[in-house]
Amino acid sequence: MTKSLNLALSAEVGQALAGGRPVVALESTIVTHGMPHPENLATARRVEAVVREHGAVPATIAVVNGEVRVGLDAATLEELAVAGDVMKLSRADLAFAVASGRTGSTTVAATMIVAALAGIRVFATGGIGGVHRGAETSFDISADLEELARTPVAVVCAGAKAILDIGKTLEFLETKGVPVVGFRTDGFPAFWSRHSGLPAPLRLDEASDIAAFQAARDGLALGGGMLVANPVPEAAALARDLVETWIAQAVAEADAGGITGKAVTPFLLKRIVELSGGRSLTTNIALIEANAALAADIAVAMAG
Ligand code: PSU
Ligand code: MN
Repeated sequence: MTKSLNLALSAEVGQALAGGRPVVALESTIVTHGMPHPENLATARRVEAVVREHGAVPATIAVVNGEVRVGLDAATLEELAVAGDVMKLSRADLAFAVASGRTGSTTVAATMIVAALAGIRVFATGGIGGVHRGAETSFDISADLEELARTPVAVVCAGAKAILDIGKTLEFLETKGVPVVGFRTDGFPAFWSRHSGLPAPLRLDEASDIAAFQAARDGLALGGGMLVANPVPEAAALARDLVETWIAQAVAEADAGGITGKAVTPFLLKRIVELSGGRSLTTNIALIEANAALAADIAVAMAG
């Protein structure tokens, strides 16, 4: 393990970065707070395998006993997948976990921060956090959006989770100057469904085009990241109106139960898995795999 910039890189990730070979960052909140056991562990392993099959090195990011790890060994991944007391870390508390020797998983925002520090430019996740429904009263806007505006990492996702207010999420990203690129689609996807009903602001059809766009942004010193929205594969997609019934119930329960802050997104995801009889989970796994494949293709194009 090599230590640099307060990061602990696995040997494999350290060597790949030193050699200029393609690396894809992966988040860990999806493992600790986004999916039930044992599907969370199986998915984390599968996603790493998909990145490798597409010619890149996976770098799953987490804080373990205060150490910022970039690239996790199998035992650590398994420990995170079963542990119940792991912090969910974003920009506000990443350094808190380091200073206090805690273990925490990284959200999209925290994963972007660590990836950029390590020199990793591409990151695959499921869906980003965004502006929540009712944000005009709750003020619940994910720190993921601010991070996209300031940290130079391309984030591949399946759009914004339909539990959010997708229209407000897109408006926020536009205000902050974050490019949102539909991959082979004119519509912005809604995580479990291929279309949100809203247009994707930009469209590109090849991984190499996304790499070229990122290079052009670098050339203009624009800073910040970009969002690549990859619709869930057709075979795994769920109809929007079907998902909406589960979401409406889960959101109502969250409101009634006084769920706030960091707990909102994990609560909603868990309830939707339950209400859907596991169908939402099957879709979630399929879309993460597809995003890992595309992110690896982009990383390969960027390295080439
Ligand atoms: N997408 C998923 N599962 C998840 C998340 C996203 O499919 O668990 C996590 C990500 O880590 C994202 C976080 O950054 O939820 C957003 O949390 P919040 O809304 O509290 O910012
Ligand atoms: Mn929030």
